[in-house]
Parts: sequence; C-alpha cells; structure tokens
Amino acid sequence: MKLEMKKGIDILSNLGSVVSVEEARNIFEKKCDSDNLKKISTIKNEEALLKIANAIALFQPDSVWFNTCSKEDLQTARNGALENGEEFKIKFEGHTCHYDLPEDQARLVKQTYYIYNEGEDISSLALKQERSEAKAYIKEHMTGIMKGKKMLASIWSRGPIGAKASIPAIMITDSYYVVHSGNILYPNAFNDFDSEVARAGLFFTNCHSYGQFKSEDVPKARVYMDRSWQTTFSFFCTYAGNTLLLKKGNHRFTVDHCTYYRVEEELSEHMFITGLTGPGNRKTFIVGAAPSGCGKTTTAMVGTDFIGDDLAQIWIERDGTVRAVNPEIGIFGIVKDVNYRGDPYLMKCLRGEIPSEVIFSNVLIEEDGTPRWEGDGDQEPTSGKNFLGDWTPEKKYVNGNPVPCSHPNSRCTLSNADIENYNRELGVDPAGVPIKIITYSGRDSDTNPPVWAAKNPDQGVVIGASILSAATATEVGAVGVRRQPWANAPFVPGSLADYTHAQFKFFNSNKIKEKPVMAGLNYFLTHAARGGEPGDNRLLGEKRDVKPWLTWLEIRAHGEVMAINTPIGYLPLFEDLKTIFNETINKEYTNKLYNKQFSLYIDNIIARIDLQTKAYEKEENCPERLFEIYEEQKVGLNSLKEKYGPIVKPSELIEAGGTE
Ligand code: SPV
Ligand code: MN
Repeated sequence: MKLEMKKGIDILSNLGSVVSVEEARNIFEKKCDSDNLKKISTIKNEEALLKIANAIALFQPDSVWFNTCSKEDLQTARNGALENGEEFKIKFEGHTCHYDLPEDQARLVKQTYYIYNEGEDISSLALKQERSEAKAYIKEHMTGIMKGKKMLASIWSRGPIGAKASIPAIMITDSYYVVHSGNILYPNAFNDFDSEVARAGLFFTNCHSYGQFKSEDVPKARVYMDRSWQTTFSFFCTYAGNTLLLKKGNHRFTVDHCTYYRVEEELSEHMFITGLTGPGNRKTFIVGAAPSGCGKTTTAMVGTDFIGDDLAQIWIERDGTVRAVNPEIGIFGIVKDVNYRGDPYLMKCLRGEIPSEVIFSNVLIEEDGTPRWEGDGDQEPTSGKNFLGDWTPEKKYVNGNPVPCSHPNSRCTLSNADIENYNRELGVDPAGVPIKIITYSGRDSDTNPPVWAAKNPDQGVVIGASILSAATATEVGAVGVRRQPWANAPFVPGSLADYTHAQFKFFNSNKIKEKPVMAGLNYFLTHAARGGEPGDNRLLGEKRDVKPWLTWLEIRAHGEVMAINTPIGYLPLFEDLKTIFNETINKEYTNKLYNKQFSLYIDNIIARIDLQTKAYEKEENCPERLFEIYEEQKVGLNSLKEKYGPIVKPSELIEAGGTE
C-alpha cells in the first residue's frame, strides 16, 4: 500500500495531549520569558504551535528558548554549546570541537526505524516498527526527558526560501550543538515560516534529546521517522546524522514526497551539486550521487561553482530545464583524508587560512589546540585528546587493534559561504541551477571503468540502480560490499520498486526539453583488478583525477567529443582524455593506464548484472524496464565476449560498436 498522510495516531500530539491553540498559548506562558513569548507570537500557524506545545508537554523542560537566528540568538547557541560542554574552543578563532560518545560515532542504522501503519510498504533495506509499539517506546523514554533542561526550538528551511522544492522544518532539541550546527547548515525560516508553510503546503517537525549523554543509554537510542505525520523522534544520541534531523531524517520525508506525491515532477537525492566552467566560460552544473564515505564531498569541491555536497532537490521547471537546489547551506563533511593536495578549498578553512566558523567532531586535538585527523597530510601526530580521551599512537582497542588518532567518520561543519569556490548567489537562488549532468558512483574495486555515460535515460536509471560500495565508516556496524541503489537507499522509506518507478518516470518525462547526460563514475579500481599482483589494492587513479573525469562529461554533455559505443554506455577516447588530463591537472595520461581503466571485464560486469537482477526480482512490482535494460546489456556483453574474450580492450570496443 502507498503512503497515506495523517493516518493513524499522531504520536506527538497524542502523548502531549494538547489539542487547542489556547492551551498551547498557556503552555508557552508558563515556560517562556517575555522575550521568548514575543518571538513565538510571530508564528500564527496553529498546527505548528500545537506541535511545539505538545513537545513541551511531553518533554517537560524547565524553560523554552526560541532560536530566531538573530545575531544575538546565533551567539547564544554558540555560547550555550561551550557552556554546557558540548563543544570547546580549539586553536583557531571561531573553531570548536565536539565529541560524540564512542558508541555514537555514525548513523545508528540498526536503531533507526520507520513508523508504519498496518499494510504500508516499507523498504526492504530498512527497519520498521508498528505505530502503537513505537508510541509506547517513545512514551517510555521521552516523557520528561528534558526535565531540568531548556528546550531549544528552531525553525529552518530545507532549501532557499521560496524555492519550489523547499520545505520549512521545526527542530526541537536540548542540544546547543545541534542548534549551532543547524544554524550553519540551514537557512533561517523563523520569520518566513507562515508564508513558507502556505507555499509548500507542509512542514516537518523534529524532536531530539540527548538525555544524560551516557554510553549505557546508547543501546536504548532510537531514531524514528513518523512518515504519516512528518515528525521525527531521536533520543539518547548526539551524532549529528542521528540528531540534526533536518538532514537525513527529513531527507527521508522528501524522498517519500517525490516517490508518492510528486512523480514526474521532483526527485530528492543523496547528491552533491557543483558547477564546472567549460570552454568560453560557460557554466555546466552537475549533480552526483555517492554513498556516504565514497568521495561525494571531494567531487563537489572540484567544481568552479560549488553548490552543495550532500543533498539535492531536483525538479522539472516549466521551461523544460531540470533544476536543483541544495536544501542545505553548509557542509557536514568527513575530514579523513582531507588534505591540501586533494581538497585545497576545504583545507584553507580547516587550517584557519580563511576565517570561518568550524565545528570539528571526533578529531584529535593536540595540546596546542590543533585539530588533527587521519590523512591530513601533516606529520603523524604523537599525542592529543580525542573522543576516547587521551591518545598516543600506542593506544589500542580492547581487541588489540590500534586506535586511529581520529574516528574515520570525524567531520567538520562549516558554512558553504566560507568555502572559496562556493557560488554565493546561485547557491541560495530559489530558481536553482540548471542540471546538465547526473553522475552515480560507488566504491568499486574491480568492475566499472572510471567514467561512462548512459545512452538514454533508461540506461541512466539503471546506473543509479546498480551502485555498489564497500562498507564505510558512516554507519555503525556496516561490513562487506553492499548494494547502494542511487546511494539513497538508506533514506528510501517506501518500497524500492516505487522509488525505481519514480526515477524512470522523471528521467523519461516529455516535460524535460533536453535530457541531461547520466553517467557512472568509479574512482576505486585497483591495480590488483587490472593485471597487478593479487592484493595490490593501490588505486589506479588518484583524487585529482576527479577533475578530468568530470571535464570529459562536461564536454560530452555539450556534444563536443565522440565516445565509444558499448553495451553499458559511452566510454571516452584516449586522445581526448590525454588532452584533458594535461589541461586540467597537468598530468601525463598514458595509453597503458587508459587500457587498464577502460577495458571491459565482461565476466565481472555480468556477475554484477546477475547480482542486481536477483536482488530486484525480490522487490514486488519492480518496473519491467529495469530487467529489460539489464538483459539488453548482458546480450551485448556476451556477444563481445564471444568475439574478443573476457577482457575487451578499447580498440576492440571501437571495432565492435564504433564511436558516436
Ligand atoms: C552521510 O553519512 O551520508 C552524511 C552524514 O552525509 S549523516 O548526517 O550521518 O548522514
Ligand atoms: Mn550524506
């Protein structure tokens, strides 16, 4: 069954028991000083007032503070996080560090649930809990959870105010760190809330409490998404991916909207948005999906006109262009392996060269206050403090494994506006940016080439459907190689078949005037997989190569280069790459490397197709088109294999399929 809004009990209202606006106002009178009463008096939307009042009734804080994002309120949030010990100052002005509990260093996947009503389909890749059970758990653990504390309520917008795809959201928490982070990551909507709700037709409500910040409480932690009432509940955790619910909590709701209510109109994707400057100074905008920890931020930063590193709301505009906005205005980026060579723009902020407000999390802090992380490019640190306390290189976990100086999912939170290549105007333009290229990438050591372009929208959808990755540090408890459909699967609440259907509908829509180029990217091919010694897991490419791959796509999207026609899509020609590598990163690109990177390893690709086909066959009502495309590719690959053997070189691919 499809998703139905406002179905079943609204858990927050039911547990809070506030039903009239009058009662709500009485509650505000009791909990707010005059300053805060004045702030809340500007909000007229009754549904929102009831949500906030019910949160107060359920969580029972001593007092309530409203964050209007005024200069004064921004400072109050910063000070609050320092005063209550959630953050502390480090070396550079405006930089702070926050530690999460050791057990709460990433998204708590196994403690994250969709609340469902009888008969509703939930993604086969997600956990679910029936409404009454979830209500009982929330009642047990969230009743009075803010006793003795101040409740902090913010209203931000997921996207530029006024954009077609933006939705306002309320965030209720007892954590100043969450408020401080939200102030960096989301546009303020306190003053525009009523008009934005009227425009968007809805708003999200998010509730969080870190409880007592105790390790023993983390197993009881939950992140709940009540899809029917667009409300989230998160407790006993602090990691921003679990607590700053505008990020992934509300992303899940927007995925629902696009899948069930805005088919052929809008998509909500786990994608960066960035612009490249092409010949003649033209700007070409790209959105790209990658699972957490697979180079999404790095790819975004390669652009001359960075817009966003994590999420994209994409729609078809009336003029037939595909446009995108970033629901965020800052990044919550992984710092592992961020260094001057690969990420110069970020490093300038992180190393204090450009004055900026940065919240580091779970990194090592040296005695002089310098933040350090694995792969930061400096000399290995010798001592400091991290999320586990005092650290030296000798420090071991109980299982004997060495403790890295920083957690692999350590992050930095900073405003896009502080990043040199951010396009300050277009980044917040409600009109969004026109998208010409869409990429999908995973972490694939042995199968796909570094870049290939779909021949048509159906093939493009299949590239998205087929993303795989090795487990990364962004989810607690993740191991092995996993399917990562569209890199968005952790955030798809409903059935994957419905989501797939919406992808086909969108990209095949007649409303799109000029179809964007859809492409696969893979930075992770190893020497071992391309004729090297077994176990030689060094990468064939390096971070810097991202720029040439994107540049080839930029030129291809403008129809200015030919490409090899293969069953999986179009591959670049050597001569073009040679020129592009030279011009973009001044690197000699050799024919030998080209042959390694762009020969098709037929058996590997077919094994992938079989793996995907089997998995999708288990999904009820999966679009037939998906299987047809896989089958078409398989037939093409098998006939190549018959003629050329299991490894088909680019020259043979040209002979077989020609160039277009
Ligand atoms: C990711 O893991 O994809 C992130 C960080 O962007 S989190 O907020 O944890 O989702
Ligand atoms: Mn993400």
